[in-house]
Amino acid sequence: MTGSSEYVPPKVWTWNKGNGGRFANINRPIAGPTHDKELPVGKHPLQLYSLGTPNGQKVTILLEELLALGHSGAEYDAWLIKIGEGDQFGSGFVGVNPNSKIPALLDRSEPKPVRVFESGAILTYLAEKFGAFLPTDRAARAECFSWLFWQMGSAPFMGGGFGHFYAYAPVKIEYAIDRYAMETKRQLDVLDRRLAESEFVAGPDYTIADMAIFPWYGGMAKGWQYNAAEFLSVHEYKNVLRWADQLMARPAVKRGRMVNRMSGEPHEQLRERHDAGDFDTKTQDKLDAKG
Ligand SMILES: N[C@@H](CCC(=O)N[C@@H](CS)C(=O)NCC(=O)O)C(=O)O
Repeated sequence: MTGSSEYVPPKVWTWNKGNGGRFANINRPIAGPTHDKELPVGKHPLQLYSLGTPNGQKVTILLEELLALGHSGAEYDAWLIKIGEGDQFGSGFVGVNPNSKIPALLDRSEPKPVRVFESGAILTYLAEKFGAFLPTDRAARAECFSWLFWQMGSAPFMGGGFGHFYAYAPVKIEYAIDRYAMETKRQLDVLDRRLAESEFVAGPDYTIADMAIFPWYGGMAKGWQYNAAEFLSVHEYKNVLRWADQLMARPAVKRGRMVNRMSGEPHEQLRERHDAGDFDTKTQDKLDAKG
């Protein structure tokens, strides 16, 4: 592989399978399944096929918040999709999400099972289904959707742009890191200014916009993402930190962050969730680890 300054694009791009990037083994320029594999189905109305990345955590945080509010219809089975091993290209998964990315949801409580993909669509679907965490007043709802869509449009510059070139690319390209560090800091400042004037992102109430934004931008401010806290001087974003701490103190957020996680301390990882009691074993693991 040559450095970016020496690269002259050919007339027609061709797929270089071994480009050396961290995700080279799963990235492909074509869609569709690579193999036949049915998805497992559990006993609950909602079947979630996911992984505990920021995009996956948004949905498990909402599900845990709905259950905490007493919505028993939000009971769910959370199945692990190992994207590093290509599970997202199995025929069953592609049937639920033709875009082959986690998270994907199947609601089996409707007369005909409903599939939902794209985390923003899943959050909206569940908030509407249970009438929670989404304002009904038109102006407040518009503000909530504005921030929700802001997250959906902005985070790829942080993750696919900054995170990729700072942490995962096989070569450090100053131009790319510079461009995306600047954009990531600009986005953190957008959020910081908003949270200086408002307790939650969309206003005085906690909504799905907070749940979507927290795993990405709260995670960046708390130093969980890409080991880049010092590089991006995240201590500057005091309002983002205040809000992130406020969300982290919520038991449902703590639980939601554990589901389908494959990284972090063992007691923070609940690989699959099929029952509310599954979290208790993790609490026990933590106590055992402390001795
Ligand atoms: N816009 C999508 C993004 C989902 C996404 O990028 N998921 C990643 C993990 S965080 C994934 O499944 N990657 C697997 C792949 O690209 O093959 C959403 O918000 O649901």
